Amino acid sequence: MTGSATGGYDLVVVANRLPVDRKEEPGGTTTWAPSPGGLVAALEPIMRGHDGAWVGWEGAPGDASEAFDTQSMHLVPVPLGEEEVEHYYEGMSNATLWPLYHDVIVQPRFHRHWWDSYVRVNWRFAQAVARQAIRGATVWVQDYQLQLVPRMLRDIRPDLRIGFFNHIPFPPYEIYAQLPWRRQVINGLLGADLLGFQRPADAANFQRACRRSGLLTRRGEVLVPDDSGRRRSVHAAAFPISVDAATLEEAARRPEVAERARAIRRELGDPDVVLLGVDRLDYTKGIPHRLKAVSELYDDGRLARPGTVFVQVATPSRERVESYQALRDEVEVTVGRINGVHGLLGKPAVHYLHQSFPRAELAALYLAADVLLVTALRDGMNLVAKEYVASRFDEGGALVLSEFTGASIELAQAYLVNPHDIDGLKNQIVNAVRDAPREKARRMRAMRRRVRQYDVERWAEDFLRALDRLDPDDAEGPATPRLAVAVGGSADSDR
Ligand code: ADQ
Repeated sequence: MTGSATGGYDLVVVANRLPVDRKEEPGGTTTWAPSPGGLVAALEPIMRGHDGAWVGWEGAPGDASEAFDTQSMHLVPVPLGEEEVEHYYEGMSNATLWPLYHDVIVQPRFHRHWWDSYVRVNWRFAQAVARQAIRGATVWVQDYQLQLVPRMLRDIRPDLRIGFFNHIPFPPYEIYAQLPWRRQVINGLLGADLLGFQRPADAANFQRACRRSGLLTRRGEVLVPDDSGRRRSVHAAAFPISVDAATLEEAARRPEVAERARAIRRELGDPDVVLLGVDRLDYTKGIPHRLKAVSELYDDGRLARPGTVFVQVATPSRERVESYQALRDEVEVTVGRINGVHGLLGKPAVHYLHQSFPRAELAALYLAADVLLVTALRDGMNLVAKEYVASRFDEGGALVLSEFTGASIELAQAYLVNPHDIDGLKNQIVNAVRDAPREKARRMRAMRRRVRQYDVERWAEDFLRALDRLDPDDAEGPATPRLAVAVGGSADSDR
């Protein structure tokens, strides 16, 4: 798609973060580096194929930089002040919505001044999008930080076609209901024409929350009364996100990556078995659970030492949020304890790297690992599992995968686990290590087929095509007064 002469774009992606981070170099110059994370990894290939605009925050508080063009897109920074970073981002997004939407693994915190900031910042994003979009443009809003943007945008730009994709789970109503602003969030989301979720269960949870707010739903649609008394139809469905499988495989096939994978094994002391974990350091990822399982397997002698090593790569994440600091402490104490018992001079039992790695190094790690451990307690999808599968062109390796990831629906041939069941998790790790290579290759082949067929390009195409196909005049006759009243703010009723 092409930016028009007036500077408008007909595809605008809006996400909390731009796909780049601003870095201030000594001497006062500004440089931009690609920013890590699931969302960027997923959307970058799509933007590369379009000439669209991406609206988002540049990752540091203060005034926004000027909009600028990269090879693949027009980037429009949205500013956040220090206090907004604290209240909208670290607070409402990361300490309220994130834990609430992930099964309250840690207790969500509800603060009215965080919510006020969330509303203000969502409005700023909506206005920035409205300035970029040409008449009739498609806008694709990303994720839980911007749930009010669809409604705000529809109010100021009813000509737009609006899609929203939720990268994280949508919780069961019994949990969602804790949110003091549950009605406002539903109302915000329902400004979209199409709402995409990772799993059918997320779409179903959302529809149930709509019913509990007094709205009618039918087969994947929510009927939303508008001011004229007609009902607009908002579609809600699952679009499981994926990875750029071809590019990942291509990277893994490079001779220098294979060489690096061999070097990694050498540096680890040529063990028989390499276990690997790759995550943002987040309490949803179940890192303590896998450390417990591995530690007990070392204790039991079911995983031999020093023949087995575990490499845990944990990207620093949300370091100013308290629960993340507590998790980091817990992980680091546990790693120290395991190494204290099972380490040898120069041969630790767990290699813990609190670092972000370049893509090529990750590819080499994936190739070097006999088993990848994904033990999330709740995860919208988990791209790391799909990246591992996409990289294993040799059909080697084995994937231990939590049932509580969106990925487990598609990757059913993985060694599936309930990470809370430590004995079950230990057994599956042992199976993944000991099963015959033929059995592992059979599983890997089936998973690779799926990841190659349904890659990130397919995901984006499916979503954008579904959005494109919707009839904007898809409204129905007058809504019943009861519905109109319910949306206007009556009490919840489960029907
Ligand atoms: P995340 O919670 O960030 O994403 P995930 O899907 O696993 O989780 O994506 C993480 C990304 O960061 C991967 O691309 C991975 O390669 C990269 N990464 C992890 N550790 C790294 C390291 N040390 N160095 C460099 N890169 C690293 C959210 C949701 C997920 C959902 C995605 C996409 O929580 O459930 O799958 O969005 O929708």
